[in-house]
Amino acid sequence: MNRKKEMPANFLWGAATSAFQVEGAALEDGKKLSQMDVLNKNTGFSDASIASDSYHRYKEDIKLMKECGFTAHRFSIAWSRVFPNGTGEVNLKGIEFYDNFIDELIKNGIEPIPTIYHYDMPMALVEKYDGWVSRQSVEDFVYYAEFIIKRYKDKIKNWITINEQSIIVEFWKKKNYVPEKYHNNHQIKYQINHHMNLAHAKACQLVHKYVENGKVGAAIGYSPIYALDSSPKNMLAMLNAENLKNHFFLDIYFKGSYPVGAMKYLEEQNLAPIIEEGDMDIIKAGYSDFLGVNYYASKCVKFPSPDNNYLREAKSNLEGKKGAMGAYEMMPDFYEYIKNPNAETNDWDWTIDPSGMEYLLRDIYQRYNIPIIITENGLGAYDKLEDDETVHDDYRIDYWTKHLKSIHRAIELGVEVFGFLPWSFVDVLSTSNGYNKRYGLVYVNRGDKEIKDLRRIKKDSFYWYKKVIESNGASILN
Ligand code: BGP
Repeated sequence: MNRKKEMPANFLWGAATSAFQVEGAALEDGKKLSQMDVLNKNTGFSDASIASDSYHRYKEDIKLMKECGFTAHRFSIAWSRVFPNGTGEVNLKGIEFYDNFIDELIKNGIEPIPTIYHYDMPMALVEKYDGWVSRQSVEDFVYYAEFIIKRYKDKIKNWITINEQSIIVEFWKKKNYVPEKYHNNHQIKYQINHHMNLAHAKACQLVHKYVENGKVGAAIGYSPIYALDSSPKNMLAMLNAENLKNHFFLDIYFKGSYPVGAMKYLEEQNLAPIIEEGDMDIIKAGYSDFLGVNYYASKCVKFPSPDNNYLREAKSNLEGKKGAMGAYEMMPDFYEYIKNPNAETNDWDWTIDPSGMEYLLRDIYQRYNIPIIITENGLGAYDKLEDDETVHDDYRIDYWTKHLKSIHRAIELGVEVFGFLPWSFVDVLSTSNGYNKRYGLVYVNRGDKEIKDLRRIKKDSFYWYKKVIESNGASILN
């Protein structure tokens, strides 16, 4: 039988954003600063104070989502808008914004998929006890999460807990406001992550408790990891990196334990988190129903050579010129990230690897056997607004076409994938490169420093995506 190729029935189509990267209004209607409002002031790029101004333009934005045919939208709730001090009194104006936003999505037939935490710890809690560094953060996160879950339990079915713990560990001083006194203490990043594991597990339990038929999972920043070549040592480095960079998070979500190899290695290096009695029971009880996967790029590793073997942290490419990558991560006697000589990259040295999507989906599914939703996938690029109000982002169309084909192939081979929410809907404030690097289906008319009129302009990829959605993928899969 020669059936037309398309995505499964009820496949969710939409896109993703996060609060501090789109909303702006950083100090409006009672909101106080989050750590992202503060950290982004020091990047040299634009900050989060106005971003894409979605706080004021959300109706216009949702209209565009509808026009494109979205059936779902991933966004995040800013903790510091709801509880400006982290805990205590709710900010009525702040929560009203999310009430209206969620109702507007539903009114337009778009399923709201919220992320409870996307990098933006309230600054008040950073000042009070160093944020996620302190175990108190777990309790305060639960206070906030419980409020949100109870408020929207009848309107929201699919919940995302925490965005990208993997990236929070890798860039621990950029994704968390960590006081300087800790800057040379690398154990802290694994401690922060352990607190987040507890917070995630407790949020999962709350969704299971309050939301009838509710489903919950984290969104992980995930890269399949390839060995440079088949030399036995490099293959071992690949296993080591898979263990510490991938299984380290997914085993927690789906097995309720840390992978033993990675944990023993961290103990040897004096980097292991302090785990209190009962913690692993909490983690086990807070099981996830699905995994959100944020996939941009695969990684490549080799075993560190004896004369170059130390703990080195990754440094992003801030210039946006190929080859300007600051540094690749290395863990002594374990692995060293390197540039993959067999794959191309974008201008910020992120590998472009569509078959990596099929690889990771099949790998994760074989290991954990859980449903997966793509919660981010996209190409950061310099986009040009033409005089006739068009943006010709054919490179992005090519990127998404190939990644969607990979997703479809994985589905053909048995993987359960239930949605595609690429990054990003409108152009957003990039976490590392301001507005120079863009991801959106919709162009936002602003420069990195120059605010301009912030008007929305549909890119070529918007029209392309509309057709993809209308045909449930058939327009590119046949
Ligand atoms: C993910 C984050 C997003 C987003 C994206 C692109 O790690 O979840 O918030 O920003 O990456 O990264 P960047 O903005 O650094 O280009």
